[in-house]
Amino acid sequence: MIDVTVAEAACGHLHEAAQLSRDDPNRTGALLTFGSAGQVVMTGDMHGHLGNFKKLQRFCALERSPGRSVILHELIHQEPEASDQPDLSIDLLVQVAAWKCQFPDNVFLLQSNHELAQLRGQEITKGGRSVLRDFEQGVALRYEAQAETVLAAVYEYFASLPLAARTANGVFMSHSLPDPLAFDVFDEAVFEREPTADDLAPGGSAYSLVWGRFHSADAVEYLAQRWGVEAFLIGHTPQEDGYARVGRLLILASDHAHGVFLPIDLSRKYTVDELERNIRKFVSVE
Ligand SMILES: [Mn+2]
Repeated sequence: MIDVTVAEAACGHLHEAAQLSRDDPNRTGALLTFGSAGQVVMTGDMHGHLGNFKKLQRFCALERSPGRSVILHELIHQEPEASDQPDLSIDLLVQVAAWKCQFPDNVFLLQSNHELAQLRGQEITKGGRSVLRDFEQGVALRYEAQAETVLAAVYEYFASLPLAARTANGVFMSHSLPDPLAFDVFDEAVFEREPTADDLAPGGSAYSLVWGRFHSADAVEYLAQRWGVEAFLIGHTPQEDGYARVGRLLILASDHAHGVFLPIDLSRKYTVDELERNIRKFVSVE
């Protein structure tokens, strides 16, 4: 574990992670593509969960597994255990940025609605709390006089994130999928370009991708046919039991004691049933 409390180090990691994310060799526009060798490990929302992150690092063992890639999304906005507890999800964010810097060819980050809301200053309230302000206060608690500098690096990093990843064996990964009601206005070319301010604002297709809910099996099947996808892996909707399945869609959660992740071998084809059987619980990782 790196020392996340030194502001210069945190800014350095965030800035470098943003640069690496923008310049990823397997990125075109807002889409990451993976070929047919090695493994990809997909996660669900993390929301500041350092314990599951440490297990993910141990499972991935990137120092001796150069063929393994791992995808993370929705790292910030921790649910505090008590109302007076700070949101210190900045710690996870900086740890993940440092991991990206250490293994730039193996660690990948995707845009999510909480990161996007924090970047755009768009309020999300949970039980009367302002999650944006709680996050900023957590950064202030950690970095004191240098909090503003760290926040600027955080926002540079959020602005750098791609929207989705797809594999040669037909798996599509993103934080969420557009609402079925927005399918007819969703601009699929959003994956081919760097997201614009309009793409990221309400009504834009990047916004719609990371905020969408209410996916039915029929809606998922429609997108799967249209996009040539065998299975979708997303997060976003909380899953108390770790995951849920809606037809060709698997919804993963990685932010609690029953959290899960999903390793996929890129060299073989999977049915959705087989992918579902491959889901691993964090509690199973030593
Ligand atoms: Mn979300």
